Amino acid sequence: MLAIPAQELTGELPDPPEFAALSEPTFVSISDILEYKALPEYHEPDWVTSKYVDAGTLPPVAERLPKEPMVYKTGNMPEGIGVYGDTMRHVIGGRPEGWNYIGGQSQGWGGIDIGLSECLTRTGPLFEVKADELEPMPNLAKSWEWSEDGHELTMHLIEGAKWSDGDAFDADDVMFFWNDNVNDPNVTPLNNATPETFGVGTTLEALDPYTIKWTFKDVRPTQYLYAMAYGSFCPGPSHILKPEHPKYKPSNTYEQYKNAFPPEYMNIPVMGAWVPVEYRPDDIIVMRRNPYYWKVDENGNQLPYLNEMHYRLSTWADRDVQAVAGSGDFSNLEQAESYVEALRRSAEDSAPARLQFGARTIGYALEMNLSANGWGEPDERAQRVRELNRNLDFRKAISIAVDRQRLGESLVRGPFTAIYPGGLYAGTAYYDKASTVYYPYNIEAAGALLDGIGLVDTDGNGIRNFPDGGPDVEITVLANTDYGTDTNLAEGVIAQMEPLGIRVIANFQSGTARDDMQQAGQFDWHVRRQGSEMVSVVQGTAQLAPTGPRTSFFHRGGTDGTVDVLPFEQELVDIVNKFISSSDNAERAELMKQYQHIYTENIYTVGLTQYPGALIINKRFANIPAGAPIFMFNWAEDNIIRERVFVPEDKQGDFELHPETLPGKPGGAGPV
Ligand code: BQZ
Repeated sequence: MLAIPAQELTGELPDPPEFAALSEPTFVSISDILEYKALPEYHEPDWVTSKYVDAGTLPPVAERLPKEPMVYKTGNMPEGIGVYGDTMRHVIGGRPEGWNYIGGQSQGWGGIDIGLSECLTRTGPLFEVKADELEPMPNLAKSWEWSEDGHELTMHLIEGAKWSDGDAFDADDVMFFWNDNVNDPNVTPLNNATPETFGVGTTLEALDPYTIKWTFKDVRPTQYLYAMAYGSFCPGPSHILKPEHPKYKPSNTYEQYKNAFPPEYMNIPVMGAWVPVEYRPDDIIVMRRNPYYWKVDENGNQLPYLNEMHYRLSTWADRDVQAVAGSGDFSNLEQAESYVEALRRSAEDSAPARLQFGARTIGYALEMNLSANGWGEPDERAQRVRELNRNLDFRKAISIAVDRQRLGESLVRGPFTAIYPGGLYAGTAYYDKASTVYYPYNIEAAGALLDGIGLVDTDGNGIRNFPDGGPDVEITVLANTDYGTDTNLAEGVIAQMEPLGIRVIANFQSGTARDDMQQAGQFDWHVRRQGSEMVSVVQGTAQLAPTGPRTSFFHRGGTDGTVDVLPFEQELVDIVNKFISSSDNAERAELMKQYQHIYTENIYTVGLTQYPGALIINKRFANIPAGAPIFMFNWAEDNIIRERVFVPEDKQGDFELHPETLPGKPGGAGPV
C-alpha cells in the first residue's frame, strides 16, 4: 500500500458549539485585590479572645500577625467586609496519604492541599486580572526585583508571619523545601516541583531570614514566577519535617520521611487558613481556623471568616450531587455525564446552590508512553508498544480511528462538548485555530496506515499482529477510576479501536495508584484530564514538553536518566524553553503558534473531547468573585479566595463540628 499523503488525512476543525458561558469577571489590577501594610488595630472572633487570649494560652492577635500582614481590599470583595462564623462543607473523591505534601504525599485533593499550602506566589485569582498586567500575585513572597543583567531575582518574604503553631516562617523553610526536597533526587514532591521546573542550572540562596535570591541562566525569565505558585513552590514546616529527613536523621529511609506524618497525625503546622484537627477514615477531615493566619481585611479582621472546613471523604460524583442537593457546599462540575441533571436541579427556585458555567477548560487526551529507553521498566510487549507509539503513522491511525464527536456525545448531549484535536484548548489566550492541524475520523485510512507499517492480522483472529508473525497487538490503557468520565472515555477508546483490529485492555486504577503509575511510567496509553498548561500555558509550562527528565506526563528519563526525545519533541522543547526565557508577548504568542502546529501535526497526544466546567456553590456564601472559572491558572478552591468568603449572620448554618475551638499542638489529639 502506498502511504496515504498526509494532506488527504487532515481536514477542517469544526468550531466548538456556541456556549453561553458565565458572566465575565470584572478585570482589575493586582493592587486592587491586596497590599501588605500595618493597620492601626486588629480583631479576631470574640471567642478566640475570651477563651484563649484572656486565658493566656494564646498571644494577642496583634502579636500573632506579621509586621505588615496581607490586606485584602474591600473594593475587590463582592459583598465587602465579612463576619466570622460557619463552615464550608467540601465533598472529595480523594483520600489523604498523609501531611507531608512537600515529601510527595497527597491529602486527597479537592482543595485540602490548596488550603494548607501557601506558596511564594499565587495565580488562582489571576482570572480577574487585566491581561496586560498579568503576572503572579505576591503571597509568601511579598515583593521582588530583578538585577540589572536580568539573571538574578531577589525576593522579599513576608516578615514575622508564623506557622499555625506559632513557629516563625522564614527562609529556613524555603531553603529546606528547595535543597532537601526539590533538589534531593530521592524526594518527589507533588505537582512537578522538580529542579528543571525552575530552569536547568537555576540556583537559590537565602541572603537573610526574609530575603532569598534566585540566579537563572536566562535573562528575566518571568515565567518561573508562575512555577513559584501552587503546587510547585509551597514550603512545608521545616521545624517539623526536617528532623525526619534522612539527611538529618540518617536512621530514617526516604520512605519513612515521606510517611512520617500519616493522616492520623493531627494539627500539622500550616501557613494556610485552616489546620487539620480531625480525621475519620473514609468519613471526614475537619479543619479549624489557623490562629496565626497572616492575612486580614481592611478593618484589621484576621482571616479567615469561616471558622471550619469539612472534607467529606466520598466520591467526586457525590460532590456534585451533594452540592446541588445542599448537603455539600461546593463543587467543580467537571464530569459531563452529570451536567443535565445538575442543571435541571439548579434551575429550580428552591435550589440551595448557584451553578455557573465557565469556558471550556476541561479536556481529555489519550497520552502514549513515548519512552523507548527504559522509563517504567517495560517488558518485551510494552517495549514493542512504545516503539509503535513513537511511529507517527501509528499515532495518526489511532487518532483518525477515534470518533471524537461520538465520544463527546457519549458523555452528554447538547452544546457542551467539542472535538479536541489535542494541544492548547480552543478559546484560551494562546490558542490559534490556523496553527491547529486536525485529522478527522477516517477508519478506512486508519486501517491502510496500519497495513503500511506492517501491522496486519496474520493469524485471522481479528487482531492485527506485530510484523514478522509477531503476537497480537495488545495495548493497555490507564485511567482514573475516581472519575466516571475518565473510565467512560477510556472505554470509548477501547471500543473504537476494535474495528481497527487493535486490542486495547483496560488498566483502570484509583486516583493515588493512577498518579503513582503515571509518575513511574508504568503505562502504555493513558486517558488523562489535561492540566492547566493546556488552558493558560503560563501555569505548568514545563509540562508542555520534556524540558527535563521529570516534567512530561508521558515521556520521562529512561534508565540512563536521559529523555529519548523524538525530533519533533526536541523542537517543542526548544520552543517551550524560548517561551519561558522570553518576556516579549508578541514573540510568546508566535512561539505558541509554532508549538500548536508541531504538536497537532505530530499528534503528540490524541485529543479526545473538551467541555466547560461549572462552579456550584451554596447560595449562603458571600464574596464569591463573579466569573470565577473552575479551572484556569488553578482550581476554583484557589480562584475564589476562600479565606475572604463569609456567610452573613442571618444565613449561617449550625454546621461547625468543633465550635469555638482552635488547633492543638502538632501531633496532638486534635482541636483544643
Ligand atoms: C479539584 C482539584 C483540587 C490532580 C485533582 C485529582 C488528582 C489529580 C487534580 C478538581 C481534584 C478535583 O482534581 O477533580 O475538581 O477540586 O482536585 O486540587 O484529579 O487525581 O492528580 O492533578 O487536581
